[in-house]
Amino acid sequence: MSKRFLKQTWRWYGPQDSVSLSDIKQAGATGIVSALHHIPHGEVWTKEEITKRKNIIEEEGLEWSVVESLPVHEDIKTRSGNHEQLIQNYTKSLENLAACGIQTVCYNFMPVLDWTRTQLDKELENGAKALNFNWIDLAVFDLYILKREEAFEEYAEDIKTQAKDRFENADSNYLNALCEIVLMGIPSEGNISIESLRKSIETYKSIGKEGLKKNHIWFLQQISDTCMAHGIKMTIHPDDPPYPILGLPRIASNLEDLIYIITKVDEEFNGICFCTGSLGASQTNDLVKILEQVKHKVYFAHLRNVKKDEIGNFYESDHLDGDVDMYNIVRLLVEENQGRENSIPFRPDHGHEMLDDIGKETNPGYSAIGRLKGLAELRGLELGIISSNNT
Ligand code: DNO
Repeated sequence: MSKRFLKQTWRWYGPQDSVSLSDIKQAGATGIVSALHHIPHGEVWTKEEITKRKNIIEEEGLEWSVVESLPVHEDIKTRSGNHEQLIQNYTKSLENLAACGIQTVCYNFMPVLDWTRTQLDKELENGAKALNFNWIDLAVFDLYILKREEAFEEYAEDIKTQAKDRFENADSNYLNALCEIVLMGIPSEGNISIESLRKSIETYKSIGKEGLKKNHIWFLQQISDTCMAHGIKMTIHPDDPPYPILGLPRIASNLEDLIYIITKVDEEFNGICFCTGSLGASQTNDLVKILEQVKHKVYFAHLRNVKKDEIGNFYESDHLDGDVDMYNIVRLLVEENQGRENSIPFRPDHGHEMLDDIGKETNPGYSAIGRLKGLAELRGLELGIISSNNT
């Protein structure tokens, strides 16, 4: 019977996070996933700042296992402006992280917006609250708030009709909340404005999917030597949701994209953060099939589940109850983990707002109890798989 467990980690937003390191210890995680959110995108993470965070984590008896994210500046994604200097800064941050013993780094290459939802408090049957993505709400934002010209040609007729109806009957609370949620970035990093979103959409229109793919490969090539010299593993986070929204291109949404990325820069450092909730929101992704083909490049995993409907709306369901075949995903990860030098870190990604967390100020998706439940379920699943020798 194999006995090698995945590394159980937990995202911590730093000293400002309302979930404390001691809460995390009680939840049972041993590794921390964190980032220096107070440093503006593009600036160098100095050894002093990294060490400060690392010490806080270690004083609690925990380990800083993964950086999520070392953000890729928009000028790098668009390969414009100050991109040469920004690449140098990025590599310097990587060197500093490695010098402090942190070698697994998560990043994304999504234009402008990180993950996108249209509602943060969808009430479930049992009273807990979940993050939700609804195409009609997105169309309301796109057509009537952002007022993107091409949008009218992109949505299906019935979505447009329903969006019009929803908009005409909407009150300002709904519209303000929708606007804020779509424009939301990482909590401590602030929202972007409608104006800058419009500008970015224009910029990415001329870059397109092919251009963004090229810029990503260029980015990987630029950081390759540093990563190889310092044993750094880069893990790209899939697009969330995994299809184009608001006219922005997507390059990490499905098996084809991921295979392209790992084969085009075929170096050990170039890996994947296997996020089941992001990839799982697509109608066409078969996650087990994807994982079978890319598992050797998975250096980090986000485990969560989604329930989708036929038009592509989805909400975040319980970790073991949704459209993602979590049993087979964990089985494959456990199998892959047996041959690894270092255990693959995973974190229970997002959790419901539930029990005492309802009404508490927490980062959307990152309340304590929902994630604690997710982690407990996932650990149980892993133990069951390992104990029954199913790998
Ligand atoms: C959402 C997260 C993302 C992720 C970044 C990685 O909860 O999965 O914010 O951390 O996209 O760069």
